[in-house]
Amino acid sequence: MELKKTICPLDCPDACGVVATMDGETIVKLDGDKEHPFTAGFLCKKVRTYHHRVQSEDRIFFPQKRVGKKGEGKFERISWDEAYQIMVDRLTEIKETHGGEALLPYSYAGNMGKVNRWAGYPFFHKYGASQLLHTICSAAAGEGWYAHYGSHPNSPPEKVLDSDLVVAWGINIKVSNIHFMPMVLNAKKKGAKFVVIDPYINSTGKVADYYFPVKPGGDTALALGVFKILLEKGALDRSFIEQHSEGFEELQSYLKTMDLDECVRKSGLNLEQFNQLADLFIQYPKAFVRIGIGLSRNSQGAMSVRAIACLSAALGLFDGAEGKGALLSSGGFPANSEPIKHTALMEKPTREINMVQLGQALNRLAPPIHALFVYNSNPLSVAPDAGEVRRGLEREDLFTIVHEQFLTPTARYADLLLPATTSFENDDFYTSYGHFYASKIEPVVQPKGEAICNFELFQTLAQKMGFSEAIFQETIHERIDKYLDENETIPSSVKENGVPAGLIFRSENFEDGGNYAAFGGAKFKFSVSFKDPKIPRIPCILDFDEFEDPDLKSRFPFQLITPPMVDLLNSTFGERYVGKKGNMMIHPDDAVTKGIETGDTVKVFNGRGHNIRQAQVTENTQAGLLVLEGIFWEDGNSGGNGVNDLTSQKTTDLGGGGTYHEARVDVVKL
Ligand SMILES: Nc1nc2c(c(=O)[nH]1)N[C@H]1C(S)=C(S)[C@@H](COP(=O)(O)OP(=O)(O)OC[C@H]3O[C@@H](n4cnc5c(=O)[nH]c(N)nc54)[C@H](O)[C@@H]3O)O[C@H]1N2
Ligand SMILES: Nc1nc2c(c(=O)[nH]1)N[C@H]1C(S)=C(S)[C@@H](COP(=O)(O)OP(=O)(O)OC[C@H]3O[C@@H](n4cnc5c(=O)[nH]c(N)nc54)[C@H](O)[C@@H]3O)O[C@H]1N2
Ligand SMILES: [Mo]
Repeated sequence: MELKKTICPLDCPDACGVVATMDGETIVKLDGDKEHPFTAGFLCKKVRTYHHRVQSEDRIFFPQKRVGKKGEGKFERISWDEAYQIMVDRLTEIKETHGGEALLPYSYAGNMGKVNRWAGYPFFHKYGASQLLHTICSAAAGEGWYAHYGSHPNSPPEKVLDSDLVVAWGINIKVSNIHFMPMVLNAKKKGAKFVVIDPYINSTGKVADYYFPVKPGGDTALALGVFKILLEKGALDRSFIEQHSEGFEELQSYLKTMDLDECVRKSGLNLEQFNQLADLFIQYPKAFVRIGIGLSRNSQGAMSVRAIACLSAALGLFDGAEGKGALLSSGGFPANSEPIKHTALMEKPTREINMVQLGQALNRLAPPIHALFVYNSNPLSVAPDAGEVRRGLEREDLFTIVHEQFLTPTARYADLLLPATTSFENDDFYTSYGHFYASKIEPVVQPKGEAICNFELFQTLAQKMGFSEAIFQETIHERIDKYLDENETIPSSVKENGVPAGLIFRSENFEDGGNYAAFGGAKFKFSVSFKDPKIPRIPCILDFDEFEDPDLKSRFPFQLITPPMVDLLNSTFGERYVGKKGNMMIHPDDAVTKGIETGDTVKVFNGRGHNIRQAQVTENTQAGLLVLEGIFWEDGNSGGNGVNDLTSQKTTDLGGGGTYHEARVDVVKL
């Protein structure tokens, strides 16, 4: 049987090489590409069966217009011609009446392909639409990290193979970065110690040598406390600090006066645990710190990342030596994205709207949004404070277009529902945020039904709107090639020969990744001047928003975190679990107080909304902390709500990110 290669399109650091076994036009099997150095021949459970999703009869096959009430999910088939006519008429009318900014595009990373992910940008810039700030995921962590570290690529994950100590800090490697795990286990086999720092014992925590049950948001206190101990013991890398950094004295002065008791209180860990972590760093200088984005999803989340970045630098983990490294998000292929985004098409800068505050934007913004164009995203499930998002989507005067593969909770609210291809039906180009490899792909199968890819949708719509710029006539191959031409980090050997589809190539940044000395004398900054003078120059311990609000604390006794579930990818694959409730982890002490037993149906609630779950009484979580894994779809038929009915539109300390792991809630048995 024929084998065809592609790349997994999902929003995951692993960006896997996938090999499809074909029976004619049908995919019968998917395997991990053995030739992809990071995938190394295996796929996660979700993607091993991704062809069932591609070939599912439940996909959206045709353009449709709404015939029922908003949210009811009743539609009638129309032709693409009619669909384009409706869009052209409504979008033209809205622009003439209210101006271009009345249109809000909403997209994120349903498909991580460079071209398809950003395909709407040229169209929306030309139209003059409001701009969506892409804050939902890594904005806080990224701003915190790069403020101190600069724009260098992080350490390649492969460095862990030579490490003696591996620290998973706020990342569930076995769930969200599963192809890194064999490397960690390899290091472990050679004697490396594995540390997990997380508020609950997730599946990665179960295989740790040392587990530190930090309080949510307690990482700044932990990192700085350990930093202080190492400073006092003279165990920092003085040569790195002197040669490759600036601003250390300022942080040092703070650490000297900082009270370790406060670190203990804020982190939830005792002094013994602080000393234990510090001793591990002393005993095993060849340390690799893998930092997750999870720990940044609270009102002091960027600060946590800043503290860990500074600790890693002071330990000399950025000196490029064997087995030493720190990785938040690989910057293997920094690129000029203008050939894809075409921001120059904007006549004037339009207003910016934070995507985690979609609820506010749809209900409370002046001048209002009159049209919402959703693609590559399922905002009703993934954006916080879903109750307010839902109220917005219910607005009769809001014209909502949704380009989707499946009838997601958001798609049920569409006025116009358009069929999207999966990446298996597309061309594209992929890099990764967890490793240093890239690849170009070609379609594995023909588009199903009348589905089209994001690129084709926006090119055709632009032409029908009469946008005459040449870029709206480009083919997808031309756009990929232009992007590659501009991308200076693509190895020259690859460029000279063109990039054939399926070729996997490594970033030239790989060799020096994470090594400061290799970057022309740039210095790590322990102290940073931000534009906003209220943002502290150095990492320091501050108070939280919702967690420490006295009123909320008295009414909603539990802290809530909402990390990913292994078989869902954000809300993608939600169609496989319709009608199923996710679990709620609760500590045995709290279960007694609340009269809850494993298997009970429970209602988790706060002032924003509720989510119905099934209780799992377990010591894997801490007393006072509820853990709801997974963004299951809300059930439009039964009125069941989603996990994000509980989360807040408040944003992180930097980057305007979502505070998904900082809500106060209570729970009752139903
Ligand atoms: N199976 C699966 N894989 C995924 C995803 C998925 O939904 N499912 N999502 C993908 C996406 S979009 C992303 S961005 C990545 C995210 O992956 P990660 O970077 O791993 O981030 P999260 O999964 O949000 O959280 C990781 C861990 O951080 C912990 N955590 C929460 N708050 C804190 C805190 O204050 N301190 C500390 N130390 N830990 C904390 C959580 O309990 C969780 O165990 O994963 C990707 N991979
Ligand atoms: N409570 C809570 N909420 C969270 C998080 C959390 O940890 N807890 N994590 C947050 C994070 S890190 C992220 S990144 C966001 C993710 O938010 P989203 O990027 O919205 O993620 P998905 O839920 O995967 O939805 C993607 C949708 O795009 C569709 N899609 C896939 N490919 C294509 C395509 O080629 N074209 C079109 N038109 N559509 C396509 C899929 O069918 C799917 O419905 O969620 C955030 N929400
Ligand atoms: Mo994400």
